[in-house]
Amino acid sequence: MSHVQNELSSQPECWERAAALAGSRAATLPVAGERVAIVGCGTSWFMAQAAAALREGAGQGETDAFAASEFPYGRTYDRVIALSRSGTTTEVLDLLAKVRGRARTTALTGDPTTPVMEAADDVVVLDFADERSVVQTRFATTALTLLRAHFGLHTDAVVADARTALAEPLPEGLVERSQFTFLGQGWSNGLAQEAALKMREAALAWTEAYPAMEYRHGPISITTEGTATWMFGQAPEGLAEQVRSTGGMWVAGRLDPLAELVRAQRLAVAIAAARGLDPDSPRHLTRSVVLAEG
Ligand code: F1P
Repeated sequence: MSHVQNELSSQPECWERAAALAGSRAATLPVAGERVAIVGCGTSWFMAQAAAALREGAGQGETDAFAASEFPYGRTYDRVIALSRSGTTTEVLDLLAKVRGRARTTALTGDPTTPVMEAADDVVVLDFADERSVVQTRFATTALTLLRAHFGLHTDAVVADARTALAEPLPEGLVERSQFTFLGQGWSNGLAQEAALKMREAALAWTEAYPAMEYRHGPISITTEGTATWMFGQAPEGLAEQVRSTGGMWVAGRLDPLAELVRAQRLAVAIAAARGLDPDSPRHLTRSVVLAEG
C-alpha cells in the first residue's frame, strides 16, 4: 500500500485529535474581530482559502487568503497564519520574516525541527499528521480542521462523513473518465481547487476547478461524454441537469465538503494505480520547495 493511501485513510482520527487540540491552542489563534490573512503554497494555499472563507462566513472578521508569494505587503493585518507541513517552504519563511513586528504570526506545521519554529511568533505543531508521501492529504485537512474547530464550525458529523467517504465505493465508471472538473461554493472553493491539484499531482489527470456559478461562463464547454463534474456541497439550481444533458457524468457532493475531498483523494490514488503511477512521488515534485538565495 502507498504512503498516501495509508495517510489519507487516517484522516478521521487526525481530525479528532486536531479538534481536541484547538481549545488548548486558542491563545495562538485569531480572536473574533481581528483582521487576518492565511497563507501557504500549493495545497496549503488552498487550505488557507477554505479556512479564510469559513472564518469570515462565521462573522469572525475579515479574512483573506494568499499564496505566500503574492502577499500584499501594503495591507495591514492583526494576524497572519501560515500553513506549512514541511516548515521549510521558502516563500512562507520569507513572508514570515517580512511581516515580523507588523502583524502577530502563527504557523501550523507538521515538523517541529524546522526553521518555521523560529520564523513565526506562535506555532501549532501537528506532527501526528505529518506524512511520508510527497503528496499532502492528512496534514492539510488536519490543519484546516484545527482552524475550523477554533472557529466553532467542526462537528462529529464531519468525522462520521469522512469515515463514510473512506468506506463507500467510488461511483462506478469514475476512474475511467478522461477529464474532471471540481466545483465549489464559499469555503468549498478551496477544497475543489485542492481536489483538482491532488488529481494532477498524484494521477497526472486533466483537472480543473471553479466556483460553481462560474462553470456556466465558459468551463462547461469542456464537459461532454467521458468527463466528470463533481460538486463539493450543495449544487446551484439546475446545474446537475445541465451537466447530464451534455453526456457528462455528474457527481453530487452528499457529504460534508471536507469529506468529499477525501473521496477525491481516493479517486486520485485509484487513477494513479490504474495508470501505473507512484502516487507518493509525483514527477518533478519534492516534499517542499526550498529555493536557493537569489
Ligand atoms: C507546500 C507544497 C505542497 C506541494 C509540494 C510542494 O508545502 O507546495 O503543497 O504538494 O509537495 O510543497 P508546505 O509548505 O505545506 O510544506
